[in-house]
Amino acid sequence: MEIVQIEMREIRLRLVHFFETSFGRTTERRILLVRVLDHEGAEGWGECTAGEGPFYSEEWIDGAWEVTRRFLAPMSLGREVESAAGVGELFRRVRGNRMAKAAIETACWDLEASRLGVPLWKHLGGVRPEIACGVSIGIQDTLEELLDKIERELADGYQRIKIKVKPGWDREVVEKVRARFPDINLMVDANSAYTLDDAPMLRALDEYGLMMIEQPLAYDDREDHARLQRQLKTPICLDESVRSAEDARKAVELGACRIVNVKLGRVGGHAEARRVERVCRESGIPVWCGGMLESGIGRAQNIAMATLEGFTLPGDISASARYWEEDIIEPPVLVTPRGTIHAPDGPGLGFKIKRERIEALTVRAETMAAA
Ligand code: OSB
Ligand code: MG
Repeated sequence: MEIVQIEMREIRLRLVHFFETSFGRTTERRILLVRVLDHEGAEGWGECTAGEGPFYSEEWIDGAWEVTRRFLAPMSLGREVESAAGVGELFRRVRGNRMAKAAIETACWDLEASRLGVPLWKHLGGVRPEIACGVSIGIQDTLEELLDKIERELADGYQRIKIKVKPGWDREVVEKVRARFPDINLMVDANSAYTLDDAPMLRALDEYGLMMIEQPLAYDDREDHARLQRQLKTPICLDESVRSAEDARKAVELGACRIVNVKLGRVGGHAEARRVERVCRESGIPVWCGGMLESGIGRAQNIAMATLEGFTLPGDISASARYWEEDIIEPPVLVTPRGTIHAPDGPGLGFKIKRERIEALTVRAETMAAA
């Protein structure tokens, strides 16, 4: 495969409801979309999952934009690679910046699957035509709002509820949620809001039968997570701290987690995500697909990834309508009454890209072509 054109655009998309984590509140997404073209005009779409600021990780949209136009696009345009699986290699000289890399890499996978006329999920080696879905519920202004939200999500069929926690919105909240919903699959995500000094509070959470505690400690830590895991009954799930298959291997060897959240952007694309899935599967560590408030394009990429064998737990992949008034793909992502999403049958991502809507939402665009 050879990419001859890369189109970058930034779109703005307003969330139906704000999303708050321990690192801040988001009301409107700024999303970098990437479209790649080969010499025959076949196209592929990818989404950069970098946030509006460098708060989840170091990456953020303006940094990703610049790194894409100045380094990643020139490094990949006009370069012949055997397949999409080799695109990541072209970027080897660039350290980090995995979300920016993943936008191009995942677009190339979509292009390749489209050219072959197969659904991306099958092309990746997916084994599961229907994936299990959970929801991630941000920090709310009041406990009542949180409880109401959980009730609505359960009524919609979602199989697992994740609530965001931070100091001051943790133990009591979990206690009340558990009291109201004694039997649900419940978990919490701290986005690195705690330190080992908080071990007593985190240990107290053992009482509530949580499926897991996601990323309680520092975003780049594995050692302290291993210490903490030894003190907890509840499994720790790593998100931020696993950026590669090597990170996953070390985390598992250290005993830093018993579950791993895989995000395409965080690990740099499908090729690395498959390697993370494999390392975990071979060590008996279940994985699930995380979310980054993606538009339909990133969501479709996530659906494809979540069909891989090791993705045995419900992911943060939910219906378009939970995020957007109107998505940029058609049909929107829909969730069945039993809390699942069907992987599409069509080639590539398997959704129609709403070009006109994307055009209308675009605030800047840049096209780069092979020399
Ligand atoms: O830690 O999983 C996270 C959103 C933005 C940044 C980090 C995270 C999240 C989510 C949202 O939890 C998941 C979703 O897309 O619904
Ligand atoms: Mg997380």
